[in-house]
Amino acid sequence: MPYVPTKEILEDANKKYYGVGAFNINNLEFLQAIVEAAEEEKSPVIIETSEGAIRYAGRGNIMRGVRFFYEMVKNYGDHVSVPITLHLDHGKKFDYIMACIKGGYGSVMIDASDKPFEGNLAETKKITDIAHAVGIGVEAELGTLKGVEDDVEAAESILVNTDEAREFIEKTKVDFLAPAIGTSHGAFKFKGEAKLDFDRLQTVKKENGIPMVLHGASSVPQEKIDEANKYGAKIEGAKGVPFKILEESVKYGINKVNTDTDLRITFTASVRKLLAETPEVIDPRKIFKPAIEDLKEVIKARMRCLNSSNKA
Ligand code: TD3
Ligand code: ZN
Repeated sequence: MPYVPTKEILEDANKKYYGVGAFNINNLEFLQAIVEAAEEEKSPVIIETSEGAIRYAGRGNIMRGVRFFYEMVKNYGDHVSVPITLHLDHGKKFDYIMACIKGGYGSVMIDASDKPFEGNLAETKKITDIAHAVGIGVEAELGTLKGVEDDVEAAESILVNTDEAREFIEKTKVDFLAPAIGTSHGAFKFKGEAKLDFDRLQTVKKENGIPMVLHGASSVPQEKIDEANKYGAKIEGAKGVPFKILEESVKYGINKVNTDTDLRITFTASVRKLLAETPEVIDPRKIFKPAIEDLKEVIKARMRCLNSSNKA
């Protein structure tokens, strides 16, 4: 199965009621882990990069960063047996979004959720008009997530308004919607018990029917936090979205499940452990090899939880 448009992957997930993991990458090793995990699970998969990742890979040159990721993912995609695509996560700037559309990405997100409703709608429509003209799917966000994204920090979360969602989808013709239902980015999502607003999710899904996206969906596995801390990290009070809640979200209409923090924690724990236990190692390949294996295990567990295993 070659590199495919994101719409193809998410429309199948929508039809068959499963969720597809969308995993963020900044480098080669995370991509290797994600693709091998997808192959072993026979699962479709979405690779995504933030604007920050594009800046990082291109050393500040947007088109160079876009090309770097596209060539890597496309090349991989043409040699694997599962559907794979590349998506721009939290696109905020017009030049990044255009660069991704031009550069072969399978879909883009326009995140104007920091603007008031009318502004978000206008901004999103501008992007869907352009992207649809060249056959590219678009994701947008309604409501706001608390926490830090690449550059922007929102202090409070505002949950999605279901009437606004209907108007927004109708007028923008957006392909995938990320409704804010109580998650946030990063390792500290909940003070008390993890809880999401499934009533809102169900209403938006029922009224509109398009694939839904869950941002801030990392589960923040405690054993990985413990391992990172054991080898010198300082991560206290971290809490993510438990698997049980992810399973429920999929049941209520989520089809794309964004995951970054879990991979960051896993990678960090693994590298810290290796460096602490074998201080003589200086070959980066030896440092990253066990990290790739650890990432694969975490990714595969999520694929099974989202029920995307054996769907490829
Ligand atoms: O869009 N993303 C990935 C980037 C967020 C910054 O880590 C998500 O929604 C995933 O969020 P997380 O932090 O739960 O992995
Ligand atoms: Zn996000």
